[in-house]
Amino acid sequence: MIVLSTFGPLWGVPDPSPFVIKTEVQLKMSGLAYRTERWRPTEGPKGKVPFIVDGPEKIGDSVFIRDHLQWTYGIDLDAGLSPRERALGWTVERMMEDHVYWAIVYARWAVRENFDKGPSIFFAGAPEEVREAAFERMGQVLHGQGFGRHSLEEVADLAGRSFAAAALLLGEGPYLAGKTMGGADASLFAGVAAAAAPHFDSPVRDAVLQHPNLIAYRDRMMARFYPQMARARAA
Ligand SMILES: N[C@@H](CCC(=O)N[C@@H](CS)C(=O)NCC(=O)O)C(=O)O
Repeated sequence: MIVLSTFGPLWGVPDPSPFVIKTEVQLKMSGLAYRTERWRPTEGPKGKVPFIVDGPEKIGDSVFIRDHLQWTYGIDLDAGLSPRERALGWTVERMMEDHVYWAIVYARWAVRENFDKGPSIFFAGAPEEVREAAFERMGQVLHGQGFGRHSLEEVADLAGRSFAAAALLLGEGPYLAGKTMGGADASLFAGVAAAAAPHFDSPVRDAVLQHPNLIAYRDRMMARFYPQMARARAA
C-alpha cells in the first residue's frame, strides 16, 4: 500500500504543509489505497514533504508523486479536461505553489506572533537558540526567494492579486475547469485552505477571505475530502 508522509492535522487544516494536503487529496481523488505516516522531511528523497513510499520506491515532490500515480496505476487526474483546461490547471497550480505558498510561509514564519504560536512548536523541547536559528533561517530563505525583501502588507498585496485571479477563474465552479474536477483542484484547495487557516491572523489571510467563492470552494472540497474536519469546524 502507498504510504504518504504527513505531519497530521494542525492549525485548523488537514496538514501544516499545503503540498501534503494537495498530495493527500490527489490520492483520495485517485481512489488508490494509502495510509499516512509521520516522517520528517529529511527522511524523504528531496529532504521535503510530501513523499510517498510505494513498495521499493520512495518518491518526493508532489508533482512527481502525481506522475507516479499516472505512470504506475494509469490514474489521469485530468481525465475529461481539454488541453486548454489542463494548461489552465498547471498555471493555477504554479501560481498557488510558487507564489501564494511563499506568502503563506511569510505570514506563518516571518511574523513573530504567528511563528511563536505556530511553527515554533516544531522545535518544542529544543533549546531557544534552535528555535531562533529556525526563525532566522526561514528569514534567509524568504530573502532568497524575494518576499523577504517586502513588508507583510506588500506580500499580502501580491498574494491578493493571485487570489483575485484564482477567484475569477474559478467563478462559481464548482471546480477550476467548471463541471469536471482536475488535479489542480487539489492544489487550489490546499493553497486556499492554508492561506485561510484560522490559527493565523495576517493580511494574507484577510486577502483570501475577501473572496467568498474561494472560501465556499474550500468548504465544499473540505466536506468532500475531509468530512470529519469539516464537521468539527462547523460544530
Ligand atoms: N515542490 C515541492 C515543495 C514541497 C515543500 O516545500 N515542502 C515543505 C513543507 S510545506 C518542506 O518539506 N520543507 C522542509 C524544508 O525545506 O526543509 C512539492 O511540490 O512537493
